[in-house]
Amino acid sequence: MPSRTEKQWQHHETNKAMRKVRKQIKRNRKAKRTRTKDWRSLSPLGVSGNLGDLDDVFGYDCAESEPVMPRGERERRQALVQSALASLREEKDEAHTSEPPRLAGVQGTVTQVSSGLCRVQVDDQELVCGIRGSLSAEDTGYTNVIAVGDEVIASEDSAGRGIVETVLPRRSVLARPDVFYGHLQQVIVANADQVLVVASWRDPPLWPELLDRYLIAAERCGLAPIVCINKTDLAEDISACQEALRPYLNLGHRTLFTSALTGNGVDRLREMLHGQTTVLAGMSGVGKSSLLNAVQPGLQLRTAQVSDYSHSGRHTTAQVNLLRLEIGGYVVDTPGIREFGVAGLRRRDLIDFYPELAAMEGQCRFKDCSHTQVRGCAVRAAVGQDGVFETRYRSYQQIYESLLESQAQERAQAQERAWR
Ligand SMILES: Nc1nc2c(ncn2[C@@H]2O[C@H](COP(=O)(O)OP(=O)(O)O)[C@@H](O)[C@H]2O)c(=O)[nH]1
Ligand SMILES: [Mg+2]
Ligand SMILES: [Zn+2]
Repeated sequence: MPSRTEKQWQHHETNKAMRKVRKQIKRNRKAKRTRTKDWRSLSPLGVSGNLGDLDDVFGYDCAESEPVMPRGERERRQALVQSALASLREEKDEAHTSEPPRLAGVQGTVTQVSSGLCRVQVDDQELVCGIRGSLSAEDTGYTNVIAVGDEVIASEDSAGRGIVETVLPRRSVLARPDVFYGHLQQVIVANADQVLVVASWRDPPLWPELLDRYLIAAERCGLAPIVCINKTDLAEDISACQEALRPYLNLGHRTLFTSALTGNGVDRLREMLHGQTTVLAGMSGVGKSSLLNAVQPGLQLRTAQVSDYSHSGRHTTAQVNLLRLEIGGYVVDTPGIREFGVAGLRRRDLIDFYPELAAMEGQCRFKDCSHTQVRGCAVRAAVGQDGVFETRYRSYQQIYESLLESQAQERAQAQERAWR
């Protein structure tokens, strides 16, 4: 009885043959119409595609509807299929005697995903892999089968074509509500350990509300945060920076001061990244790329897209890359973590992310106190006292105002956005 991987490999070979057949049929066709990418492939569902997506990437059309065929065309196609299948049978016999798969069932880490293809890091090697069509995300509540950071079992044939066989269980998930399927989540990064929240002291100035949004996002995904203030070379007085981070130190978060320009704090940052999978968060311009470059020169340069295979070069902005550190570990620079940081969070649950404020709420006069009004609010009265910082209270208020009363409201709004 053939082993499981062997069976899967045969399945792969059959797909290969079918592509060959389509290609031959295609060759005899008239001018190729311009391919416009189907909009659905932009949705996260595109990622859960099967081997059909490989055809798409390599520019072969899948079988199209055939309303009227020229005389003899059907016979011609049938003959092509027959001869291709015959030659596959021969190839397979040869393959069995001389060419076993080059790699079978190796474990690796997904570093890039793009419309049905992904890059898998296996030790010092990198495989470009298709994704086994039988893999399905539906049962898991996620819209994408595979995400960067996923640990997978992959195989590669002697011609260098890889396939992801299995996605191993995830240790953590950085996810956001799916744009099209609000009840499902889209995995952005799998198996991350921590979030490095980067802010700059100046240019752009420190923005406590945004910092707190990132911290909330990290906590909701169960990832340990590190709060980093960069561009400290622009501070007249470093003690002012330290003062700004005191609320976070008090809460027990790891904090860090850096300057990508002078190299201050970069050694400490490198230590913190070592051996971990770190998600980078922070608004544009705070110096994330500069810091990565200080940690490891050239780290961000190799950002060729897997989708470059199709020479389309599109949706590069949506691309999330796992960057491999020489010292061990990975870094992910992902846009958009800010938006989904508080998505679906209810107003009354916001206080849970402000433990120093939550400690006071039992003393508010009204049981349903929102802590944004003065009347009878013990939280507000405590602001400025030991351990209750003005900046934190203000960010609580701002985020509170931006949240909706209920999850139902949030869902309705998301749906509206999707249809617009
Ligand atoms: N003075 C100073 N400028 C910095 C520092 N880090 C980055 N920059 C500058 O800030 C700008 C934005 O940096 P970049 O790394 O592209 O930020 P990103 O958008 O977060 O990746 C660039 O002009 C950098 O040269 C720093 O530590 N000190
Ligand atoms: Mg950058
Ligand atoms: Zn209150």
